[in-house]
Amino acid sequence: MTDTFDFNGLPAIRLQGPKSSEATVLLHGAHLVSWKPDGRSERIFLSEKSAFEIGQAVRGGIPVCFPQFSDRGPLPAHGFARLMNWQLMEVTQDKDHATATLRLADSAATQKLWPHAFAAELIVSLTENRLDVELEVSNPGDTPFTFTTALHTYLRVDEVEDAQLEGLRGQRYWSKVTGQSQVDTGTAVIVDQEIDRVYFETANALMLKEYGRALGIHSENMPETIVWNPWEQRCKDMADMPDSGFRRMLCVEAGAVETPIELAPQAHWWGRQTLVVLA
Ligand code: TA6
Repeated sequence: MTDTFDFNGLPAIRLQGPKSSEATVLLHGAHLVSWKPDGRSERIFLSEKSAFEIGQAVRGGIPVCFPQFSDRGPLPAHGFARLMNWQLMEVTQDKDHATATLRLADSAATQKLWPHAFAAELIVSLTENRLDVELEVSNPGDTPFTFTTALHTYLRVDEVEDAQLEGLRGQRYWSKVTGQSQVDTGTAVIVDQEIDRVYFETANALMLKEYGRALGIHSENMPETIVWNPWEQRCKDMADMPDSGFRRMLCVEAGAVETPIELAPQAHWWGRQTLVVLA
């Protein structure tokens, strides 16, 4: 089993994959905070002003939103999974891939917020040029429960206004900024103001293009894609973001947020987001 190391005061593991690829995952929230496919260029945004404390959300990385997405319910925003310590179950590394599995199960603390027996596992896998993040949820109890969830991925960009997100043309979305639903008619999403959209039924693979870089984004069993950038004012209002942080990030999230997933006793669900370096 891989040793943990101290990452801003929190225990973390470093996964070493093929061809110098590496990823760093905190036990707090099973939160991936870094992915360097070639060992050098960072693809994940992490705020240097983030809190790193149990009970507080990390700003950046890949927050695991569970069992509630955003403020769509009575729980703390994005649920409690990102605020809790997960258990490291297994790390496997060979010449072709590296995988870590972390687990969170119900406890007195979760039962107080959400009275259900559950087990969640986050499986992070690295292969050459590729990162897979899979969330599995099972119901070991004897009553059904429902949940919403997202992998709230903060992609790192050099300059958000120069980035283009392709693959969403013709897709219907709901905008939290305007409160309206509409169909995306642009060839690419270009972010030059606040954006907070839930795109429905996004079966296409997406591509995030920047000067000299391109990233493929794909999800399975997570029908919604959420695209978020707080832009200048909201970013300034966030204590855990540097003022210009919004320029270096774009959240492209895989979610199951519109129709809550219902898990019968002994049932099991999984959803996955895959990132692939194309250039
Ligand atoms: O996924 C988009 C979103 O729900 C936005 O509405 C925005 O608030 C963001 O997540 C960040 O949420 P947080 O609770 O981490 O500040």
